[in-house]
Amino acid sequence: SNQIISEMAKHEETPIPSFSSLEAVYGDGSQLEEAKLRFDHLNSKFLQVFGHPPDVFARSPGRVNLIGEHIDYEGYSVLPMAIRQDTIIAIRKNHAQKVLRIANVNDKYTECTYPADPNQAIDLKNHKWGHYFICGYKGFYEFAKSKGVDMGDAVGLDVIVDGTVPTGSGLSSSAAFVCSATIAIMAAFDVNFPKKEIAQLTCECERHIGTQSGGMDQAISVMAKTGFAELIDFNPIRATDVQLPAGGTFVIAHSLAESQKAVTAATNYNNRVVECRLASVSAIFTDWFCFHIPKYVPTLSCGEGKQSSALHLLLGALIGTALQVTNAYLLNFSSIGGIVMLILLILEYLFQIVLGIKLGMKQQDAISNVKTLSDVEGLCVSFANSHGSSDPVIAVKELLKDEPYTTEEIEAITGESLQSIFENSPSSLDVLKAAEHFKLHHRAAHVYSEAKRVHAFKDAVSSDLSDEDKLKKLGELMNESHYSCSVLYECSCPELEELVKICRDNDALGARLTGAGWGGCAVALVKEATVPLFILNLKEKFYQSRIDKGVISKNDLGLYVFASKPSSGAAIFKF
Ligand code: NG1
Ligand code: MG
Repeated sequence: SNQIISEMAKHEETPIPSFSSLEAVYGDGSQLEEAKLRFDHLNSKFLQVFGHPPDVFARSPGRVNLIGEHIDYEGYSVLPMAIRQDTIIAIRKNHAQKVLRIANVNDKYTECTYPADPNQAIDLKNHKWGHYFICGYKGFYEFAKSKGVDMGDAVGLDVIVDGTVPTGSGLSSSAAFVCSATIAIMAAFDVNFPKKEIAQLTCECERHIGTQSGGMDQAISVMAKTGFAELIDFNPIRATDVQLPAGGTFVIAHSLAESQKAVTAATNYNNRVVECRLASVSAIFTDWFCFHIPKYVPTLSCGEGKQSSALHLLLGALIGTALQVTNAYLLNFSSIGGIVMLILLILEYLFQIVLGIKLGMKQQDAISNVKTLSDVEGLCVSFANSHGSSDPVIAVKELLKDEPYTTEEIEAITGESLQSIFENSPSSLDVLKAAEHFKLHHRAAHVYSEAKRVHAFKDAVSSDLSDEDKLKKLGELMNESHYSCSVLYECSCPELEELVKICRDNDALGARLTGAGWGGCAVALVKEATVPLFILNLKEKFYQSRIDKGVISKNDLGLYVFASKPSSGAAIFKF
C-alpha cells in the first residue's frame, strides 16, 4: 500500500528489549557471523582481564543523520537512521572492589579506572576515552535516584568495551558509547525504563563531557528500528518510523578530516549553540517583537532605549512622585482638594512603580523563558494565529542584521550582560571567551530553513510521487541542506567540500555533510543499482591520492566508505 509512515506501536514507550540470542539484532547474514566473533572475543577477554565472565551485555548503534543538522538543540525535529556499526559493552558488578575498571578490546585505548563514586567530577581538561562511560554512570545514578530505585552503596564495576563506529566521523561513536554504557549499567542493576526516558537521560549524560548535545544521537541510538529511518521530535521525545523509498541507498564516506568535538567545542559546536541562544534572545527584543508580542516584551519598553526602559520607568516614577509632592505642598497643601489631588498622584505613581517592577521582571522572564529559536517561532506562531499576520520567522531573519554582532551590541539590545545570561553554563562562558563576534542572522537563517527541509523530506517520502521522483526530491533537499550548513552555519571544511562535490559529479542524487561537521563523514543518496560503481569512483577520485600519501591504508578502505541500511537500536543481551 501507499502507507509510508507506518503507524507502529509507540516504541518510545517500551523498555529496551532484552534478548538471549544475537539473531534478533544482527539478523542471520554476515553481520551475525561478525557479531558472534565479537561477543565471543569480549567474553574471553573479560575472563582473561577480570577472572570472571560478564553478567550481561548491552549494545547501541551509531547513526547517520539524513537531514536536520544542528537543529536538535534548537528544539526542531531531525531525521536520522541507525547504522550497523555499534558499541558493545560487557559488564559485571564487582562487590569486592569499589572501583570502575574500564577496558577496551582495542589496545589503543588503555584501561581507565575511576572511583565507584557517582558524584565524582569529570576532569574535562584531561580528556580520556573512559570519561564517556563515567557520563553514563553519573547520569544513571542521578536518574535512578529520581525514580526511587534503591541503589544501595556504590559497588565496583568491571567493564569491557568494543566499538566499531569510527570516532570523530559524525557517525556518533560518542552516543553509541554513552548509550551502551548507560544501558549496560542499568542492566547490571536489573532495571529498565521506557526508551524515551533513556533517550532523554543519555542526552543529559553526554553533556557531562562538556558538549551541549541536542539529543538526536542518543534518541536514534536508543529508538531505532531495522528498516526505518526515524523522524525524531523533541519536548517530548518521540520517534516516527519513516520508510525510505525503494531504489535508493545511502552511502557514507569519510572525509578523513577528524573532528575532535570534545576538544574544539568552544569554537565549533558549543559556539553555534551559544550563537543560536543569542539569536533567540536578540530576536525577542527587536522592534517587531516588542510591537507585536507585548505579552513577553512590553510595548512600553520598546523604541528608543528600550533595554533599560523598565528601569527608567521606575526611576521616572520615583522622581515624579517626589516632584508632585513638592508641587502640591507649595501650591495648596491646606485645602481638601489639594490633599485629594496629592493622594491621587501618590497612588498613580505607586501604581507606576509596581508596573515598572513588573515590566522589568517580564524582560528578565523573556530572557530566561525563550531559550531556543523554536521558542521564538512558538511565540510568533501563537501571535500569528490570533492576529493572522505574515510569517514571523521571516521577520526574525530580517530583523537580525546581516553583519556579525559584537558582545556590546547584543548587550545593548538585551539590556543584560552576556556573562550573566550564561552564568550557569561554564562551557558557554568558554565560548564567550573564545569568540570575537556572533553571526546571529546566518545561524538563525540556517536553523529555520533546515527545520523546514526536514518536514519537506518527510512529506516527500509520504507523498504520491513515484519512488524515482521521491528520491530526486530527497536528493535536492540534501543538497540544499549542505549548502546551508556550509555557507550559513559554516560547519563544513575543505575535505568535506571536495568529497561532496565528487559525490555529486558522480551521479549522487544528493550529498551533504552529516553530523556536527568540521570534518567527519558525508552522506550521499545514490541509485541502488549504481552503488558499486559510485563507491569505485569515490575510491579513485577521493581516496586513491590519500592512500598514495599514506593517510590511510588500502585495506581499511571499507571502514571509510560503505553503503548503509537502517539498522536496529539499543539492546540488552543475557545469555
Ligand atoms: P555528532 O558530532 O555527529 O555526534 C552532534 C550532536 C547532535 C547534533 C549534531 C548536529 C552530540 C552528542 N551530538 O553530533 O546532537 O546536534 O551534532 O546536527 O553532541
Ligand atoms: Mg558525538
